[in-house]
Amino acid sequence: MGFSALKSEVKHGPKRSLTVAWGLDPGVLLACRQALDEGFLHEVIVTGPSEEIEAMASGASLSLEGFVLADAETPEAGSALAVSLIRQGKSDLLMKGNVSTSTILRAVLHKEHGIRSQALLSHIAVVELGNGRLVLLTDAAMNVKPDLTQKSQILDNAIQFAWSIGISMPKAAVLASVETVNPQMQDTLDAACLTVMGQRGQFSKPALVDGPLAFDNAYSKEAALHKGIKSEVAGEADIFMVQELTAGNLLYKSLSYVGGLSIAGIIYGASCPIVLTSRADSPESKLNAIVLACKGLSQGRE
Ligand code: COD
Repeated sequence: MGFSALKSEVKHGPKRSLTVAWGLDPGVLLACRQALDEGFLHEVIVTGPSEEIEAMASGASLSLEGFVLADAETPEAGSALAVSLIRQGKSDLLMKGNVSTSTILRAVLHKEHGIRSQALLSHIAVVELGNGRLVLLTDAAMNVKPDLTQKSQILDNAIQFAWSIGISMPKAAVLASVETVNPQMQDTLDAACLTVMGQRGQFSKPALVDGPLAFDNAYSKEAALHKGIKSEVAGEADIFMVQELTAGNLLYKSLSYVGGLSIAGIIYGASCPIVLTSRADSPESKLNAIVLACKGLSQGRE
């Protein structure tokens, strides 16, 4: 299944309300416009300086029909207001506007006013491969240097999300720079632990976990066979889990810029999925991320 099949599924589900935190970004507003027009959303609330947002929309010939503007003076205040609307149940989904990732995440994580749940929050990118298959990459944008406990939660989030978008019994590759356990390389030890946790059924949903695998043998069956690796995950991974943010971010951007693949990202584990796009993402990628969040929400609630 690719993004277009996912879109058709979501179109048949309930229409959602989405709130953009600090919506001073024509690309984000355009993606929201498309999501309204295509019937994924029924309302878009935009926090930020209303007059500037109206002027920006008019300059881009973008109709704000279906939008509700909620005044806020700073990106921090806009993020806090957006999070509070979700917290009060006035909107279903949150989206990052023209704020830094850490600003919106701090509002989300706020001890008293945030929307975190019991779970660790993590970033999940969904990538459409050249053959039209959707695979997950995690964590490319939130947890900087997770320890083993956090890695197990990041993997658990990805396994849950894979099931929620229709990938049953996901195969998860825990990536390292080599495919053998090297006691001097902590990532390979952690990958081996996560593999055993998978074998013992320690994740909240079933999955086939294998690691350490280097990216080449996780991605390509031929590469794995060439190295004599016997693995049910090698060459068939649905989830590519990196072990720190920099590796994830480099992989994300390489797949997008060098590989030209469609990628959409969300934060998973809060009281609702959070759409996280960067300014450089294409309009299509931003719309895909909204669709993903709608799908994640449906699975969580129904
Ligand atoms: N899930 C749940 N709770 C969390 C998480 C998480 N992933 N991270 C932190 N918390 C909780 C902590 O337990 C603590 O109670 C509180 O939040 C504050 O924790 P700190 O002190 O670690 O938080 P901050 O505010 O210093 O940093 C949290 C960020 C998410 C902002 C930080 O980790 C960050 O900047 N991440 C990278 C974001 C980024 O720049 N991405 C861009 C790459 S594209």
